Amino acid sequence: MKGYKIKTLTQFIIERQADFPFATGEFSRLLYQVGVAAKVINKKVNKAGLVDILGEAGEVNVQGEEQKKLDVFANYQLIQALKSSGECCGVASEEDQEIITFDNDLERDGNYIFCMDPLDGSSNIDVNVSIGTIFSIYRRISPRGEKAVLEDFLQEGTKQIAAGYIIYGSSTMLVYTTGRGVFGFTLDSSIGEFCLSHMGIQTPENGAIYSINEGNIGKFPDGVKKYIGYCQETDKETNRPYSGRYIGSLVADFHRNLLKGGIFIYPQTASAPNGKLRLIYECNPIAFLAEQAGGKATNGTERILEIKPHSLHQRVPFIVGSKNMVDKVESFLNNGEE
Ligand code: AHM
Ligand code: MG
Repeated sequence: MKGYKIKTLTQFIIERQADFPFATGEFSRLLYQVGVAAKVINKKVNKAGLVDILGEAGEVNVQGEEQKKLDVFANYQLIQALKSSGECCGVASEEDQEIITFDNDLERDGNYIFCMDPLDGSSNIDVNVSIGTIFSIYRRISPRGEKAVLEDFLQEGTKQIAAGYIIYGSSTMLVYTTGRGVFGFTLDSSIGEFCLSHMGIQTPENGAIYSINEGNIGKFPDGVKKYIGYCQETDKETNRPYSGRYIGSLVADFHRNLLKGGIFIYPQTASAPNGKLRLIYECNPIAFLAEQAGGKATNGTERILEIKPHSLHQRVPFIVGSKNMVDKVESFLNNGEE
């Protein structure tokens, strides 16, 4: 009899463990904990309109932005889940000024560090727009058994051993890579499990969507202004004009473009010469996923994953998406293409 065959995130992680030589299961346990925290956060996000958790938490985060209560909740849930995994020796979060190190014997022995934006796009919570959690995992460089140090967190994105996001949208999805393709899991709330729904995601080389906060156009570099003009021109052969789509929630904008083909740009501006998005928490994990799906990510001149971070909360201009579209922006920026 033909049955309905589902594969849960946990089953998939265990199955994939065999892909890694000498895998001990430590990393699988860590990913599993991320999935558990995601379910807890999802529950709270879905209830945001019902209970008194909307609005400001009254604190200002290290970026000088007011924290919403859900940011605080998501941050706390993930940190607790990572701590209890016993595999993680420290966390860097967009919501915390300094790294958080876990200090008991078991935790200090953890082989991994975790970087995250626990709830990205949180200004969208009050208006019921999709938000997301972004994460990446590195192997520590400091010796096991000791406290994690800042250098563990300042590694190039090429050193990531896993990255992903959870999108809390019309359905909740967890999308991740360990450097062997990109896999998407959709939360089936009736059984409380993330189930494999998107196997080996590949993004189209050409897309027809551009995503950028066009309100800032006056402050963009000339190359970006010209590229926007290019997107708006009519040319049947290249599917132009492209559609402009901008949610203002990185995970949601990226997720749509990943599946449909498109480009997301958050450039530098005259007032913010490094753009807005953070290298460690937002750009590196998204860049890793993009490349694994056949796309590309750059700051305009350098591959995002090769930038050596000099500080935890460093920002970079960010251009990510379908490969040929990213190439085109680069040629507008660097060769002054007309
Ligand atoms: P946040 O980390 O404070 O939520 O800000 C990041 C968000 C991204 O999700 C989104 O791409 C960007 O900010 C939108 O910024 P803007 O409103 O300037 O277009
Ligand atoms: Mg963010």
